[in-house]
Amino acid sequence: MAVERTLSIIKPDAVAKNVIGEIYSRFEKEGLKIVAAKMLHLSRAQAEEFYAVHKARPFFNDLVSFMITGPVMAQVLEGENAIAKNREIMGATNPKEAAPGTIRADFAVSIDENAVHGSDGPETAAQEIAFFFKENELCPRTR
Ligand code: RTP
Ligand code: MG
Repeated sequence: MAVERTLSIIKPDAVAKNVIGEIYSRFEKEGLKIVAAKMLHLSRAQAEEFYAVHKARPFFNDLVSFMITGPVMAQVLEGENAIAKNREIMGATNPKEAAPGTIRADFAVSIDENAVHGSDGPETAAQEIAFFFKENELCPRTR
């Protein structure tokens, strides 16, 4: 299996709940390494650009409005099969359907406020990482 990188976001609801550390701990326990991280409060234009793929969906405006209600924590996770592994740790989009022990089962309240984002494939991962981080802000692990 290949070492991959994926973009993870701790959304405003989970930042507000003060569970950044608990979520990071789940990544680390599953062997995902944090190779870049930053907290930022997205502007509406930034949130619209990030979620442009969902522009035509009925939930687009609510999603954008929610994503700018407070700061988010963005991080790049690196590891074997990181894209799928992160989505497994996150759980299903709707927390009611998320497997027990996943981040969304434990911290999300609704499909709208669902605690975390994770890239869904190699191409979106590359695009989403570049959206938040310059190449020199990524810190490959040498040990
Ligand atoms: P994400 O992109 O945030 O990692 O989540 P995902 O792949 O599991 O879900 P996706 O289909 O990409 O949807 C992006 C985000 O939009 C919100 N959503 N709301 N009300 C709804 O039916 C609905 N569906 C999606 C969620 O916040 C979801 O994470
Ligand atoms: Mg998605």
